[in-house]
Amino acid sequence: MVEKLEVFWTLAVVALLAGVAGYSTILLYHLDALPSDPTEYVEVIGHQWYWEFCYPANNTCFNTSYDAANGSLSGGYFWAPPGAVVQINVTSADVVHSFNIPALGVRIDAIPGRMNHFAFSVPNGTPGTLYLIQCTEFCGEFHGTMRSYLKLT
Ligand SMILES: [Cu+2]
Repeated sequence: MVEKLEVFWTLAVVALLAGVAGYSTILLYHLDALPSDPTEYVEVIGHQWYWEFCYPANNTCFNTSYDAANGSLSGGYFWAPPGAVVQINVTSADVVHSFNIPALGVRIDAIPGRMNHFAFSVPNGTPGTLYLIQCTEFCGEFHGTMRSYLKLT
């Protein structure tokens, strides 16, 4: 009787772990999936110490610099319409950076010589709403000022 119980519990645990492993593998695969038709397609390039954004559909690239002394941004915002599905391709021109929009759960490394892909949904907020962008990989002297904003348009 005791042996049968042992076999049952062992098989129950094996079945449970196999289920968790299978589900996690499928979920991980889908997390990396990119949308087939994103609303915006943006290339993000990290530099010491600013972000460059390129919109291939608009044939435009611009740098955004953050002035920590007065908290102002120059060069333009990373923009997207409310509710958009945005695909970003992220790389770096010099050292390793990390592109992070904390409020939207976006975080992806910017690595020289490598293109990382990520897609996220922009909230249905009021046009003009700003979301902080901050480099989250220590990248040198002015890492702390490597900021920008995502602006709803
Ligand atoms: Cu950085």
